[in-house]
Amino acid sequence: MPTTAIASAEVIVTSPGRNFVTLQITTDDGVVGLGDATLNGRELAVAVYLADHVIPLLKGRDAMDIEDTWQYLYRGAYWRRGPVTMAAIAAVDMALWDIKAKVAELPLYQLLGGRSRTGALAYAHASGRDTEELFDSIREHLDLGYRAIRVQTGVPGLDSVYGVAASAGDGAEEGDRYDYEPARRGAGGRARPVEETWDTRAYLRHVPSVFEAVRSEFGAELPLLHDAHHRLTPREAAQLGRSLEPYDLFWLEDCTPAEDPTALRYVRDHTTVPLAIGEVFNSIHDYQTLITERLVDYVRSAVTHTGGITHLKKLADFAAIYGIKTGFHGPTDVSPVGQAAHLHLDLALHNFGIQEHMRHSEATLEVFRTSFRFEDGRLHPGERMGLGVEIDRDAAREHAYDPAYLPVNRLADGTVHDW
Ligand code: EZ4
Ligand code: CO
Repeated sequence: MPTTAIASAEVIVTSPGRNFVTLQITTDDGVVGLGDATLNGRELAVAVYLADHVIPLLKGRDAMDIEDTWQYLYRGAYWRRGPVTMAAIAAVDMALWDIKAKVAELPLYQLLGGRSRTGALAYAHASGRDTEELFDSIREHLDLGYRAIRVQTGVPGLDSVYGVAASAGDGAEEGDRYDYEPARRGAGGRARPVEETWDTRAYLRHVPSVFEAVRSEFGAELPLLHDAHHRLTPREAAQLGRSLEPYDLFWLEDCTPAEDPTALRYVRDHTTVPLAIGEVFNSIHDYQTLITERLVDYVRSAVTHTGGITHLKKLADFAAIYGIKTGFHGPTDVSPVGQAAHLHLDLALHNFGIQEHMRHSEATLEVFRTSFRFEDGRLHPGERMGLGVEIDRDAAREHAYDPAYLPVNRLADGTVHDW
């Protein structure tokens, strides 16, 4: 057996197109593991938490003891949950799974149970400020090989809406429609959240007509998804769900504010639209009512924001008992390391549902060298040992941290609303 004691751990902050926080753990024998700790808009809080409160506890521990390390960091903190703590624990957990799989000389999915399928069905984000732009975007994604599409559009009367890229493009530049990133950077200066204006009635009037148009143009077969981004009351969400029932959605995501599980009881009682929630959750406990009362159809956590592979696997197994599937959160703020962890789980879990896929920029992929691939609408983690991601430290150093914030939403009278 190699010596698997943890020799060192380092936090790497880099901003190749957008900010990422990565934990790198090295064992006495020189085996290196990576974990994603990126919390969009609050990145440095996790970097400091790791550097000041976690790394000093890691040195000398056996990297093989993943469950014990997880419990030690979770219960040992005393303070429960929270996105900063859980992202820090997630990064340690991912790095230790990466190391364990490298020591075993296997791609990680083999340690998670092996292959349950040939690849993970992926959905992409199509968007347009109007129907014409939206149709172009859907066609471009179909040409790229996607077989499931999230549809977001502008709303007449509103300047900008969540999920709609500011401009069109070919996918190579930041801010184009393949690389939609809501967090705005300060370009080295003082970043401030962009303020958007929201009108629920205008949105509820418009969205069904968009899905009507998309179904008549692209047919009944294509799986379509939609994200309401926590903006509706239970009654409004029920209205939206009902109005979308004729268009056979794959899911309606985050229809109500996620911290109130009882809201979904009302929604469930009034519509049969499939429901997905959880990208802002950080613990299996956030799902307890939702799963046991069968209030959702898909769990949406990201490995980075929900305590890593160990915790996400438990969540998936808990959901499986109730026939609920996974749909892990895969925006560009989940780094290629986090996305690789999703893909290993997606391949292995019996109750995999779908995987969100936002393509990382070329600049990001020059820093993070991945082995995962997209083929025929599906993602595959690849056969490299461990997670299959390497970080180019020299390239990472070329991109200094650049403060960025997610937008803030206000109603016409100035009241802050959910974004
Ligand atoms: O707004 O990842 O489904 N995807 C989403 C994302 C989130 C961002 C927040 O950092 O809702 O676009
Ligand atoms: Co979402």
